[in-house]
Amino acid sequence: MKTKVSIVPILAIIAALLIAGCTYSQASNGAGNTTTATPPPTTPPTPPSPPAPPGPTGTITAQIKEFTVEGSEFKFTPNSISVSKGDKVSITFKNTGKFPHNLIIDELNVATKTISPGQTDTVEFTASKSGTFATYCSVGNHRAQGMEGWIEI
Ligand SMILES: [Cu+2]
Repeated sequence: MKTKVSIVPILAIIAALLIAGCTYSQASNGAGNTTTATPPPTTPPTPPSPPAPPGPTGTITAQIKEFTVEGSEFKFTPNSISVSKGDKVSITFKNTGKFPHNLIIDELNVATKTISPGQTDTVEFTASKSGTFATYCSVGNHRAQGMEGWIEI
């Protein structure tokens, strides 16, 4: 009776050893295949996001001082403009005369195109320095005849 009972765990141990050995040989064979291991997944680099746009444009628009200056023979209307230093200035020059005209401010590097009667040209600039600077038409002798004014910053 005792020998019959005790043989069962022995068989179980033998079976376990056989299974373990089989598993071990499979593991060994498998170890030889490590060269076919799949590479780690590569994630594409995320493109840099564009810089955030500046603040609301309304605040910028509020700082622009807009003027319309009419040029004719031989005067500017109005002939004076007053702004504060640092202001962004937009001048729309309109030729209401019969000859081509323009509007120049040398000290601020401002110049409209020379435009024909009835046309307009707009220039925008920053009032970057204080002073009183001449505005004039550079066509012919128009300045000497009165196409002259000033901008006060
Ligand atoms: Cu002119």
